[in-house]
Amino acid sequence: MLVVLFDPDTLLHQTVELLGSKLIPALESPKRLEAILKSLRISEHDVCTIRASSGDRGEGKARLFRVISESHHNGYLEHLRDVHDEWVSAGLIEQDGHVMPECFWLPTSTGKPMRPPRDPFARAGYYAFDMSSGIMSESYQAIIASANLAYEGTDMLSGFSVNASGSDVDTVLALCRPPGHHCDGRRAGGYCYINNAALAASTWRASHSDAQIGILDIDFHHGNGTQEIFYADPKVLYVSIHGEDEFPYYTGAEDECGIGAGEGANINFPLKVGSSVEEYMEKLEQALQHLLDFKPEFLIVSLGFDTYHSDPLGHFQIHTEDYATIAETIRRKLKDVPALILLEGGYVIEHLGANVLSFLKGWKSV
Ligand code: OKP
Ligand code: ZN
Repeated sequence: MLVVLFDPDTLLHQTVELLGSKLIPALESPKRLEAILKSLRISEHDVCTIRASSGDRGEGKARLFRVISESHHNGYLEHLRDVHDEWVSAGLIEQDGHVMPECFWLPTSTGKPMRPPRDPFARAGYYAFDMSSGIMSESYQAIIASANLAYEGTDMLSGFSVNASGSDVDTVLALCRPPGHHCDGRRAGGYCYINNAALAASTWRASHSDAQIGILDIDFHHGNGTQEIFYADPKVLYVSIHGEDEFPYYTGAEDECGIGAGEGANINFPLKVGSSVEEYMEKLEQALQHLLDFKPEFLIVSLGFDTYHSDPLGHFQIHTEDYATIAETIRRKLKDVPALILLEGGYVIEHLGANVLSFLKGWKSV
């Protein structure tokens, strides 16, 4: 059975980004989720609402933060929580303003360790790597709600493999926003603040120590954050298909294979901008074969719909019906592996709902 998870608090985060020299509403907007929800409702798809903010879950919340802190630095998490208030108190912005970095940290030859500046204004650039990750008053609440969906979704799936009679949920689609795959645990960027895939992997491991976990990242953009977090980890295989030389520009090459014990457990498939669905499927088959050979007991899919042909941030030739084929291909290959599907990007709001439905149709056809 496939379950779709949603938290209305994820809609609270609504930020701005630069286009040329103008600030515009960010393409990663609440409208994306509203469009998906509308399509799911019209097709009478069940959507399960989970609220991270609902009272009476002190213990669950403590566990969530424990798991998040396995892959995210404490100072960074405190910054996400506090920086907006700090900027307001310092008179830098009004309550409805956005925290945006001015100066990013850079590698130097001084030999001094890079430290977070105490000044909250300066600190914004220490904990971010681009300007697509502003923070407004309710961002933190949405970020936690998004992360909580990955956490709860993994928990639902844990029951599945421990004891087949315990649960018949074998797939969870978590409607996460903000997305996660660009966050490396100490920096926000590319609309991402907490790496939802990393936190799902930690959650799985809490009940299945030593598990082999597969991550398939099919957002148009390379998941530099997920790659970074698991780069030295032999137990987590990260496989990504993404636009070559596209955002985030500095990662995603074929020769990034992992390091130390993790060597071989990182596989990148950069694909030329403008690639057809045939070229895409060829890479997908290869990616899936690697995952199958790895024998994961848990699969995380970082799913972006910015591979869609008319996406403003993606440039592959993929159409609505292709998502059914993609989903079916994944599911067929890794049929018995419980799967957590995390929403990442996808910015053509008018087609997002149909694309999600197409993906689900393909997935469920197997
Ligand atoms: C995030 B995800 C537009 C700049 C956009 C950021 C792209 C983030 C993609 N002013 N740059 O992987 O879909
Ligand atoms: Zn993307």
